[in-house]
This record gives sequence, structure tokens and C-alpha cells, in this order.
Amino acid sequence: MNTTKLSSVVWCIAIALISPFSGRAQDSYTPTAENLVAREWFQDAKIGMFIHWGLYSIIGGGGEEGIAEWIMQNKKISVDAYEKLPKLFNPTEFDAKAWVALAKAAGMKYITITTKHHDGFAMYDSQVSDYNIVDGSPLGRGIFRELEQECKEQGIKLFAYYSQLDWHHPDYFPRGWTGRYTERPESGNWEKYLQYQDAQVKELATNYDIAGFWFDGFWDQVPDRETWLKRVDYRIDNNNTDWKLERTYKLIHDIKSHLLIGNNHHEAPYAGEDFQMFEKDLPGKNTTGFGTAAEDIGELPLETCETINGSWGFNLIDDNHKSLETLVRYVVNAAGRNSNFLLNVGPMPNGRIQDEHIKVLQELGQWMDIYGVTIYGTRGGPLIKEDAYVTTQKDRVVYLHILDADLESIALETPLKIKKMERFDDQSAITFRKRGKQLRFVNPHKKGDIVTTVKIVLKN
Ligand code: JFZ
Repeated sequence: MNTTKLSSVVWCIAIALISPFSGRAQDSYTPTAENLVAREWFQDAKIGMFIHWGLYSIIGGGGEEGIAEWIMQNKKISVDAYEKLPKLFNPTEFDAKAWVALAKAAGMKYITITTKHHDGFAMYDSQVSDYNIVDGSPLGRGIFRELEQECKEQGIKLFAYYSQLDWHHPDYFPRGWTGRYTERPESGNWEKYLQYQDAQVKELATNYDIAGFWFDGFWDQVPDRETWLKRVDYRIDNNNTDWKLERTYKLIHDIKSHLLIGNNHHEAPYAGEDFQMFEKDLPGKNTTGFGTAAEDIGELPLETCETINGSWGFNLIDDNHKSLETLVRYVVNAAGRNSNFLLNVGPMPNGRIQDEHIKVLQELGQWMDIYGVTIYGTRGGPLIKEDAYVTTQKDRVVYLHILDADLESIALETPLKIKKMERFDDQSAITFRKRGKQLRFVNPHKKGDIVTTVKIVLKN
């Protein structure tokens, strides 16, 4: 190793040591007052509806579980072949009003929908490419516009999912670890691709009344899936593919500073981001193997996403529909960890949401109608015991959500000064003993409780 190299290594280590997030020492971002207000709204909102819908929905996974919006990659479909799909996408039963009403009925306060997934097809009227739903499909309607109008009508906020990774655009080059079977020429201009991406982002930020962006696909620029799983610092790689994230984020915040930006990169937050998201795992857990490490949880508002069955996009044979119990416990577990819950559905190619999903979403809404007070507008904590209970708090009230029905009694240590305790649903009093910091009471679980929620009123 020569001395220049050696000194740059030393320099990198030095930067890593002084920076809270290694390799990002030069980054800075100060959110505006409007942005901070939006973050508070976001944290109060607690649940949202995630929607994966696009050309891939037509194929429905091709009879294979575990494939939906990744069909182009997983079945090695070329760009030429995939380009036949827009003409087949004619979801005449799509009804923005019905979707938004369903989200509302489920107790959701916002919708996050794919405006462009990895396949590169825009679900809105993009002026920078004809590869979009208005110019390319027989439907000829901007579904994102229709949703925007309906959301405004029904008092719901709208986020744009946008994939930075693109399996269609020729200038998405060098290729990352996906999109290599698309038969695009082995050449392309990365900067030109970024210009295209930013032009689309600019359209969405300028022309639509949205609450923010949900970016994804940033993680593509590594040599292979194994490297990806090891969580290298994607931006400082050797592939000549600097995403210039700050530039894109600044573009957005310069247009509307309140727009909330999140990016599904599974790393500690980058400068310019306003919330941090977790995929298929609660914050701090990593059961998928590609989750965010516990030490990478930052200070931003949190959001956990999970899908209603096993797929993000529509899948014909996926019957792993989650039960009401599972969904409620997810909501509660997320809120107890100070996180939102973004629950995904993958509508069918005709534009309708599956009946079994509609049913459980309505049931979730009925649960939220009763228990919403213990969820909306709260913050996570102060008490938590893995698999046993979580708490949410608002002002002088702590809501203890008991998840383990088999716990006979609960004993814990807390400095909280308690005025009274009662079952949340029927206000029946709960006898407790508080000696110093030791709190003890019998689990007031009743048959039929999905979670047993206890209202703890604190002394002033
Ligand atoms: C990403 C997307 O790829 C996916 O289609 C969906 O939109 C989800 C919400 O976000 O998640 C990923 C990305 C990469 C892997 C798994 C999930 N991977 O490499 O295993």
C-alpha cells in the first residue's frame, strides 16, 4: 500500500469515528418548521395503506408464490417482452373513491402507492417518458391523479413510492445486482438516468399534492445479493454509481419543504431524510436477514411496513392472508416501538382489492374505532417487554397493551407515579400494588381480547 492510499484509509477511519453514520460526515440537512410539523402529523397518524399496483399485477406471480412485482427480474423477462404489458393493462374497475374509502374504513390516515416500481412503468401522466399509464395503457387514466383528488376529498394524505432502481431505462447503467436479464445494451449514461429520475421526482413533487416520497431500490448498486445482504455502504462503492441522494432530496425540499422523505435502504438515515422505514420487521428486529440493524435506528419518525399476505403485488395463489389478530398485534407492536404501521395490499389487475382483504381491513377499522385512542397521537413507551407487553403514551395517560394472554400477573419496575389503573374498554378498575418502583397487578385478560389494554392514569 502506498502512502497516499494509506493516508486516505486513515482519513476514512477518522471520518467514520467522528461521524454518527460512517461515510456521511459531510452531509447536513436542517428541516424547516413546516417539515417538523409534517413529521408530528406523520407520527400521530400511526397507520397507513401501502399499495403495490402496476403492470406486474396482470401476471399475478405466474403461478409462483413469492413472485409478484419482481416477475420481470425473477422470470428473466426482457424489456421488449415486458413492453407488451401496458396494452394489456385495462383496470376498468379501478375506483379511487372505493380504495380511499377502504383505507379510511380501516383507520388509515395515509396511502403510499407505487408511482413507479422497479419495472420503470409510471402510474401517472409523466411528461418525461411515454412509459406511463396515461400514454401506454388502454385505460389512459392517471390513477395517481385520481387517487390524489379522492384523498383530498376524503381527508387522507398521499405518499409516492418511487423506485430509484429501474429495469427499463437504458441509461440505468452500470447495472446493479438486478435487472441484468432485460437485454438492454451494455452501455448507458448514469448521470442521464439520474436526470430522468429527478425529472420524474420533480413532476410528482410539483404537480401533485402529496405528503412525501417513499424511495426504494437504492440498494441495487452492489455486485450481488450476498454483498447486498452484508449491508455495505452502497453509496461509496466502486461501481461509478453515486446516487447523488442529497441532490434529489434537496430538489424535493426546495419545491416543498414539508415533503417527508424516506428511503428503504435499510441503513441508518441519510441527511435529507425525514423518516426511517423498516421492511417486514419491527424496528430493531431483523428476522428477514435484510433488515435494519438495531444500532442503525436514528432519531427520525419510524415506519414499519408489512404486507397483508405474503406478496406486495397481486399474487394469484398467495393465500397467506394475515388474520385480524396478527394485524392488530402488528399495529400495537409498532406503536409501542414508536413506529407507524404501513400495511400493504396488492390490488388485482381489474382494479379491485381482493374480498378477503377488504373484509379484514374493515375489521381492523372496527378495532381501531374502539382502540384508536390508545394508538393515534401517542408515542411509544415508556415500558416494553418483548412478547409480553408494549406501551403507548399521550399526556398523563399510559396505555399498556398486554400481548401475552398467559401472563398471570405482571410485575415491573417503573418510576411512574400512578393515580389509577383500569381496563381500557369497560373502565373496570384494576387493583395494583406500588411499592417504591415495584408495580404489581393481575393480568386483567378476558376471553376474546386480541390484546388486553390497560389505561394507566398518572398523577399530575
Ligand atoms: C423492496 C422491493 O424490492 C419490493 O418489491 C417491495 O416494494 C418492498 C416494499 O421493498 O424490498 C426488497 C428489496 C430487496 C430484497 C427484498 C425486498 N431482496 O433482495 O431480497
